[in-house]
Amino acid sequence: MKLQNFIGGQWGTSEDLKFVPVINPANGEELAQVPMSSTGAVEQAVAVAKKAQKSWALVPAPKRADYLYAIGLRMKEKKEHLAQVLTKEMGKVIEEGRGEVQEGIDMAFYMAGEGRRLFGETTPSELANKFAMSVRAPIGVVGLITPWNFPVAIATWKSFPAIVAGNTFIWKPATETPMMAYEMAKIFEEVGLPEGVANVVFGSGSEVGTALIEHPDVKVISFTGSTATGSKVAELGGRHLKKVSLEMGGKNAVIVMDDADLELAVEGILWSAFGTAGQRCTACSRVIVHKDVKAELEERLLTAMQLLTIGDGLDESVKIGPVINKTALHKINSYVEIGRQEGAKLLAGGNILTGSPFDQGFYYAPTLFTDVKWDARIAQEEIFGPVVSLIEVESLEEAIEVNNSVQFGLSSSIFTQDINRAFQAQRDLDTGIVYVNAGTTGAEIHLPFGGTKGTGNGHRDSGVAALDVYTEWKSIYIDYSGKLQRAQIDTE
Ligand code: UN1
Repeated sequence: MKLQNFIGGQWGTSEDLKFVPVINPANGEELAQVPMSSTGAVEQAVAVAKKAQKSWALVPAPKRADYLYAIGLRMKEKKEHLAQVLTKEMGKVIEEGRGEVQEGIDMAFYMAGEGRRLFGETTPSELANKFAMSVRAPIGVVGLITPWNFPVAIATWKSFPAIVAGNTFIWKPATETPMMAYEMAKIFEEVGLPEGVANVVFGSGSEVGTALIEHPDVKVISFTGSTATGSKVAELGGRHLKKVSLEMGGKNAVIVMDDADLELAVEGILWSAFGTAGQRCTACSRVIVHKDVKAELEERLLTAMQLLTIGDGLDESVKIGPVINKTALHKINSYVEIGRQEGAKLLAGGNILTGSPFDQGFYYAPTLFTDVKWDARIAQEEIFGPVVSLIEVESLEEAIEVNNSVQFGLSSSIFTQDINRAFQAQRDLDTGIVYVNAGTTGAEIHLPFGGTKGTGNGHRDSGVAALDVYTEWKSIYIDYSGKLQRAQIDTE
């Protein structure tokens, strides 16, 4: 199957383009071919999105929201199909595939509700007989650049607030996982979303992504991906005076205090470190453990890790799927090599899985290092794979300091039964998301998602905060005094 761009409600791609295969990372099977569009497709998409935006902005927000309800319902009807496609193209286990689709459904209904809120503010004027208010105004055409690890949920965090607020969008999905974008475009068509409101252009970041960022009629760029690419997006966007929202890397830690419920902590670490084969921005890749419980935690983790079944995520009994591709496999492996050279002690894993049933896919053994120094490379850099480093500390203060020592600030977690420690930690952990007695993953869509420091640039996906990315505040003064009144001027 050759995928087609979806522009202005039409499917099409010029045949002379290069197509690249979409590979199932579980078994190397070719699932489809994705076009590498040229800048011409971006030109075309921006032109139709710009035209559509004028009338879309005039549709009352509660009516725009009706389309989101329809999209959410359609996603719900197709949930199993979507989850299967997602697992095939991305590799995450089917339970997580279903979860991710559910995240998109939740986002549709949540943002549809925003259609009847989109609250503005009224404010007293300093002058008599004058009314003052601020409303959220749409911005125009927005460009969405999304990653392969959450091929549908992240796109919904961006596109749904964008359209409920009266913008139109062009979505460039990751080339590794274009099929979910194709499925979503079909849903946009099925629910009769007006032509040009939602557009999908497949292609590379260097060609399609750059063209979107540079285009003068694209007013907002929302990007999720690596910190290296994100900083280039920010640089180019800045040069073109774009509003750029960035969601980038993480180096998230679980802190285990000496009073923690260790059974719970092990479960929390296991799922946030090895779920999605560690390929979440929110994945736990450091465990900061109090010295008094370190030995017991290590033992319990090792026992629990032995029960993790690895394989094709479509098999319901499998808990850990493959990583996305060969490049990822080798990057993870080279970090493990760095860890060894840095003197960390390898307790489990540390190798690419070979032999049947792994040889056609890209599988890495869940890996646990201990005695890792807080400033080692494996404890500071994002690995994006199933590799965890245990770091020993002696106090809560030290744990917080180690947590905050990295350049990223997405998610953090603490296991403790002491309410005072929990509250101190939620205040002092320098991350956009903090969990108490839960792992580092599992953010809910109605709360802002994003991070501090090198993770982002102050914007947030999902939650009501996402509306700040896709709206401009407009302040409106209505003078009904019948005379020209001037603010700040004393006319008495
Ligand atoms: C990501 O890691 O890129 O909080 C997104 C979570 C999911 C979203 C993760 N709801 O783990």
